[in-house]
Amino acid sequence: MSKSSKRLVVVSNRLPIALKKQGDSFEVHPGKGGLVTALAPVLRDRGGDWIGWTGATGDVDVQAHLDTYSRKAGYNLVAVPLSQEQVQGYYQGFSNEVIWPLFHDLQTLCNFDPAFFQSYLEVNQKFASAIANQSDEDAYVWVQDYHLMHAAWSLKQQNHKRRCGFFLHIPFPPPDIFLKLPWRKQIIEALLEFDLVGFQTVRDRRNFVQCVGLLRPDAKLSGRGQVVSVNYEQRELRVGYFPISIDFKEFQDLARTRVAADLAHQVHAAFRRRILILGADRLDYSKGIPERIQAMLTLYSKYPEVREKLSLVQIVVPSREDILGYKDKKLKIESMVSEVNGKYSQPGWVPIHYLYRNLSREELVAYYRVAAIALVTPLKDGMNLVAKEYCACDVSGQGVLVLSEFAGAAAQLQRGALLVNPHDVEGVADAVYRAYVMGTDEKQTRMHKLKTIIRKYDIYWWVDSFLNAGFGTRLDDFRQDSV
Ligand code: GDG
Repeated sequence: MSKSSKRLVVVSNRLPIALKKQGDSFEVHPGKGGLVTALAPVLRDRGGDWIGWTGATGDVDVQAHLDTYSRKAGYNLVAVPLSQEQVQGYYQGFSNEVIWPLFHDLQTLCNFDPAFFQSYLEVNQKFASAIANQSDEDAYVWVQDYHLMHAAWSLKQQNHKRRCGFFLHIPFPPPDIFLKLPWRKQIIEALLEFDLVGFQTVRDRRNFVQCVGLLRPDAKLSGRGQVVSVNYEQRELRVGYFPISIDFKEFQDLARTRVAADLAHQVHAAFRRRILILGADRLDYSKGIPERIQAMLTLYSKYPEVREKLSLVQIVVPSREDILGYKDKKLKIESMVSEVNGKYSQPGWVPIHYLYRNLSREELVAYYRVAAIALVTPLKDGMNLVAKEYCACDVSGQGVLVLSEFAGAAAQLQRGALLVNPHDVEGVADAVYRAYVMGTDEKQTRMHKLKTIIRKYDIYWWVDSFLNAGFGTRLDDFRQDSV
């Protein structure tokens, strides 16, 4: 296979780093997560760039710190500086108060302020300038997520030609919801400027194709399978679905380390060896946490025999704390947890253990390892990596995954998981009870199915299949040791 000499430029709202203020200066810490794990070696081996915002605002110039970090990392980190107003308009406003709720089918939570859209356009132009400065026409530009849907369109406006792929990490809504967006036409036109648009599931792709059909009736769809073509005005756009995943082996190995085993042992002992159900989510209304707690209330009332035997450990990771509505959600969750605990706690047993903080990766893996049941019940989710991480970390081979049918992961994991409608609190309670009484053979068979699919379609498969569809190149083409 011939090696590609082309540069890969990854573009995302946030750079894959965390900045920590140290007196007058900053420290740069590496970011975590599957995307950076999978892409960092590709960028390092072939020489590449990652363009994004650092999270800092105002006049803070961190590029010198990023350059030092880049020399160690082996690829360039390029900061797109944003002002406080841009963060409010483009990020908190358009991204998090328009697109995020709308694309998660929660249109009543949207704030369609026209100033947000203007700010979003301005910032996308800024990102496009950074892409143009950093790359030449031969580069492959891979844009991530809903903050930057206008990146290719903005490049065109600035008369720059680049091969651009785009991946949407969140769901794409059906037409009756998407059409509520005041800037629906502009968003569709902008997405059509990419060479490849990737979604998490076939359902998201179908929704997008239907919206294109309504807003650009001249566009023609052809082909079948994972990647299809949309042709219009002598242009061809490829549209595919690429379910994102995790580094399965990394999680599996981590769960088997002595540190994880010891931590898991401590957790198990602290909970007096009771059966644990795990929920782990960012604080977000899309994750269905209140509905899940309601389902637990139903479980304890409908199945009294599980009292004092089963406990839910609900980890909530602080997120978007400065956005209106998120604080209220936190208070609601806390009052519901108190209600269940007030009603059912017994000396030495508490039904719901609530942790509002970010755990270390090792602690999280220890919880995955200890939990007999994972309760992953988002109202809507692009994919949901917690579901996949739980399976990879299951050392016993007998964990049970209870999964929302509205998580993108359900499309791949339906044969192993117990699928539920997260709005149906009785149904969720019944599924948890079913997991509790399930025989060992069934548990093992289901978990085996889950692991097989997650192992096969891991994060490397995801990167590889997107690069192949978008740029006709594969992961190995970017690696120096390939021939
Ligand atoms: C978006 C889409 C899509 C959780 N608690 C802790 C912790 N986590 C980590 C998990 C997991 C990540 O956070 C959450 O990923 P999800 O996929 O579940 O959800 P989003 O953050 O909403 O991600 C989603 C994803 O993008 C990728 O495309 O799947 O649908 O919404 O990796 O491990 N990590 C640590 N401590 C915790 O307490 N360290």
